[in-house]
Amino acid sequence: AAPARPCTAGSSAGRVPRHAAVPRRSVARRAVEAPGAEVPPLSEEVAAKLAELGIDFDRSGLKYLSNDARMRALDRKSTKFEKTKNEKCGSHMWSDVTELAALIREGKTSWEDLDLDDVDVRLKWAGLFHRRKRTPGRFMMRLKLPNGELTSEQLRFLGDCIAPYGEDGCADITTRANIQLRGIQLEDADRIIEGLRQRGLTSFMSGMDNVRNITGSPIAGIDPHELIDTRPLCHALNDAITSQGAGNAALTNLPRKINIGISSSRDDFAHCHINDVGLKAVRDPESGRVGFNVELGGYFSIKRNVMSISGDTFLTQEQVVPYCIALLEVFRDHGARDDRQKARLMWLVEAMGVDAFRSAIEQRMGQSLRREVHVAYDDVWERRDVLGIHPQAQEGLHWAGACVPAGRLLASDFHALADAADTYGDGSVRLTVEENVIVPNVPQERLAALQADPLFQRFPVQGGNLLRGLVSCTGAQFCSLALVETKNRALEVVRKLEAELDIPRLVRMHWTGCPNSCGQAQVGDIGLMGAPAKLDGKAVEGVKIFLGGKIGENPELAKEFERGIPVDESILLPRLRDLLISEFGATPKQAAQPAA
Ligand code: SRM
Ligand code: SF4
Repeated sequence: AAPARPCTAGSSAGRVPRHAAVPRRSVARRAVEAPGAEVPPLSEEVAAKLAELGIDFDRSGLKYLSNDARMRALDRKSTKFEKTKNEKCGSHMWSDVTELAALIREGKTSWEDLDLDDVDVRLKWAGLFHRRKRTPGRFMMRLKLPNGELTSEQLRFLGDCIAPYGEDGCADITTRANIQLRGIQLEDADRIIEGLRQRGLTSFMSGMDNVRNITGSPIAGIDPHELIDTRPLCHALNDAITSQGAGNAALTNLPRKINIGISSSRDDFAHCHINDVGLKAVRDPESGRVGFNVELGGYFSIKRNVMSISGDTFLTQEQVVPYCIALLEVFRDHGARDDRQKARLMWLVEAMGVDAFRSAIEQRMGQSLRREVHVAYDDVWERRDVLGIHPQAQEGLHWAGACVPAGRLLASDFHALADAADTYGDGSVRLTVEENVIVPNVPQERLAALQADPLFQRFPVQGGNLLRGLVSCTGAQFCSLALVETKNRALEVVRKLEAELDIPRLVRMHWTGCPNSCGQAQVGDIGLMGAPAKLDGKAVEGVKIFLGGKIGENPELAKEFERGIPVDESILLPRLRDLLISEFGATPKQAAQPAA
């Protein structure tokens, strides 16, 4: 079993300013291609604009855009990110990263000497996020794990990637059932990327204006209540979007990020309601086949938080990939490029209207689509908790859902998980959007040994009712946008509240370090969002508290309940204790010490 070693890298201190020195090293000037994708011929207007601005068309991210989108990206009013992409497409990093890493290894350059936009912005196209402010020279590497699936071989490789970085290396399970590796040095990145490729994984197209990890059901294929196994579709869609992980230049210059989730059952494990595109499995009453109703536009941001609306479209399983590709092309060519706060899909759907948006997709697909299918259920479906031991659809087999506290993994955890998957299951695991892990296909006779394994004492299968429901974003340890520390603080708060209270049911507490809401504060029973606060007239770290998020068949976003609460434990803990008692039926434990 892994030693309980915290990842101590990063802190809110030691901030390093952006270097201003020029010139900086930038490599490779080759054009990036997307074989088979159409390059709309340049209009005279665009050609003139390119000449005026001195932009190299082949090198830019403009190639696969419509002329209208090109003009908007080139407009004086376009955002600084559009300008960065016009100058050089982030897709260049799919090959540049190899060259840069080699140059650093040969001592010919260092990360400090690289072009600032390459190192801090464009490398995100290769999944490398420079943590300049918190851990300068170290990168977070975000993967793509469609449907959150991993094999034991992949797990061991991921552990081996971060092990050499000692205290600086760790990883997180993300709120998109994905993995982020930490502590990565640029000189190692090409070898890690190649290792990922050899194991059927990729980090490409996971950041900036790309499609995010595609979420599905963490119990796909083993769930007795599912309508469909989401895994083949998540993989097929990811392959189509990323060109089998090699990078797809035609779909890499979107106006903004876009989230796609595919749900298998009434539980909506993929959280369609907060995805830009949510595909919800339903059985078509006409054909008896399972297909998908489309939901559009759900997203969180600093300025706007909104649940998805009906896309009034029903897709057969065969239509899912062509529909999503056509939708991405419509988004690419029509989405806003002048204001990143109005560039998420919802704004485009609202501007066009649901019917015109569907028509634009139909036109690209060359076929008409059916309208949403209405299915009435005469019972109420409680969203299931996938943690714990559960019988599978397959006779004699079970899945074990284990709680990974705040989603944090160390190198040794990857190995321990891989060993557990091989010993008790079939050598695979699934990740959840709640940052936990599922070991599927465990025969009845191995359940007792699994539960006694030291790994599952640290990652409990029967965790406390607060710990099991804890979700936390990265927060101030690594994220420069954070207003507060989240993961470590959240764990400490949970430990103290569970020691003090009997909590009769699962309480989903979501921590997020700033209003971007990566930790989905609006999804939690209780949401905590980093925000300014005052104590004795002085500015201190604080949170807003949200209450009442509902997930599953009839989702609702949590509403802001209180703001300006200092995170100081003497204030926050009693506040949360009172909420747990008044809203969630908690009772003080006998002879408990006060939490603060
Ligand atoms: Fe996020 C930006 C972490 C899920 C909304 N998010 C960031 C950055 C990249 C900012 C940065 O460069 O530091 C964070 C990286 C910090 C780090 O070192 O880890 C970051 N986001 C995360 C993760 C890791 C949180 C977590 O602990 O799990 C999640 C990675 C998911 C993945 O595997 O791809 C993550 N981010 C989300 C979600 C939740 C979701 O997808 O369900 C949201 C809200 C939903 C949404 O997007 O609609 C989210 N992240 C944002 C936003 C606000 C987007 C907007 O439209 O304004 C930003 C800022 C931005 O894009 O400008 C952001
Ligand atoms: Fe960073 Fe804010 Fe996202 Fe947390 S919510 S990971 S603090 S951007």
